[in-house]
Amino acid sequence: MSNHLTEVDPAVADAVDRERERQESTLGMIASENHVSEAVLAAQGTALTNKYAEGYPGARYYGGCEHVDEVERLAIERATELWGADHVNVQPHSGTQANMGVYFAAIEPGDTILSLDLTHGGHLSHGHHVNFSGQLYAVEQYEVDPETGYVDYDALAEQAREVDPDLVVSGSSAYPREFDWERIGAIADEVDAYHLADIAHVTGLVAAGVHASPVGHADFVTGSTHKTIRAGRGGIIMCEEAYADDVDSAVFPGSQGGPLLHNVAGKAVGFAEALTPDFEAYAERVVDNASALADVLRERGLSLVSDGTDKHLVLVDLRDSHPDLTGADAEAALSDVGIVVNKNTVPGETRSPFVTSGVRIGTPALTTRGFGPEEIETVGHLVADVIDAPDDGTTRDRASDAVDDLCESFPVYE
Ligand code: DSN
Repeated sequence: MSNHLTEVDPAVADAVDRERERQESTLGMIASENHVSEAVLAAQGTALTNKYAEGYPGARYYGGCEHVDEVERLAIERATELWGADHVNVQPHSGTQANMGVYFAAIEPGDTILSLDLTHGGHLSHGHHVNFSGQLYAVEQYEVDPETGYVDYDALAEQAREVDPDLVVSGSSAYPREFDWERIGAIADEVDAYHLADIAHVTGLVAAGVHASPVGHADFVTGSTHKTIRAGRGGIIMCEEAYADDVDSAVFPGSQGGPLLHNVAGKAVGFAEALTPDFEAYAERVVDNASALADVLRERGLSLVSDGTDKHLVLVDLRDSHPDLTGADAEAALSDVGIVVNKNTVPGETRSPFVTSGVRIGTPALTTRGFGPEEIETVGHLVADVIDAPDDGTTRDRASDAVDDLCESFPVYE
C-alpha cells in the first residue's frame, strides 16, 4: 500500500512524468486547457477518492461523510461567492454532465432545444446528433451572421418565435465574442422557454468580472471548473432557488452516482484561489493577451472569425489566407514546433471535423505561466510564421528554438 507509483507502476509513472514534461516544454494554447496550482493538484490526489457519498452534505446515503461534507460545503460557499447564484451544485463530473443535469431538471425527452450550431461555436452537449442531447431532444440551431461572425439577436428572436423552444441554450466552446445574456434571456422569456447559459470556457472571466455574467439573466448556468477558473476538474450548475431541488435530483440520483470528492476538493481549492485579487489580475491578462494575439495575427494577414475577440480565444479561419492549408495541417505543423492548438471547424465549414478549415488558439494557460502581451506577440508571430511556411525547415527550427527559450523562461511548476 505504501510503495511509490514509480515502484508499483513504472509504465504509468513514466507516462505521467513525460506528460508533465510535455506541458513544461511546449506552449499550451488549447483554449479550454489551463495549468492548475500545486495545491489543486494535491487536493485531487488525496484519500477523498476512496469515499462514497451519494447525496448532499448533511443528507448522505453512507456513513463517515463528515469530512467530505465539509469539503463540499466549502466548494459550494466559495462558488456562491464567486458567481453570486442562489444555488450551486458542485457534483457534476464535467461540463457535459452539468448540461445533462439541467436538461433532466428542466425539460422532457422530445422537448425542443434551441442552441448554437457546433460549427458556429456551440458544443456537442448542446444538441449535436452524436451526443445524448441530440438523441433525446428535438434540436433547432442558430448560427452566427456569415458576414460579421456575431450572433444575430434579431434573427435569433425570429427563429425562437418560429420554433417555440422549451429551452434556449447560450454559451459556446469556440465563439470569440461575449453573449448578450440579457437579450437571450428576454428572447427565451418571450417564447416561455427556459434559458441555460453554458459558461464552461469563461467561468474564470465571469468570476473575475472581466466578462458579463449570465446570473440573473438565465434560469440555469453551467460551467466546467478546470478551464479559465483553474480549479479541480469537473462541472458545476448554478440556478435560482426555485430550481434547486430539481437540479440536485437530476444530478444525483438522476444522472450520476457517487460524487468525485477528490475533484470536489480540487474545485474548493481552486475557487479559494479565484477569490483572491491576484485572480482578477490574471483574468484581465488572459483577455489582454488574447486581444494582443488577435492584433498580431490580423496584422500578419490571417482572418479571424468575428475579426477578433472579447475573451480568451481567437478562431483563425484559414480559408481566405491559406485555402490549401487545413486546420489539421496547421495543428500538426504548430505542434511540431511545440505550439499546441486544436484544429476547429469554422462557420460555414465544408471540411470534416477531423480536417477543418480553422484553428482555435487560447491564452489561459500561457497567462498562468506568466506570459504578458509582449511574449504573446512573439508567439503570435511564430504561429503566423509556421502557418505561412509549414514545410520550411528553417522556419520550423527557428520557431522551435524560440518556443524552447520561452518555456525555459516561464516554467509551469518550479
Ligand atoms: N473540450 C472542450 C473544449 O475544448 O472546448 C469542451 O468540452
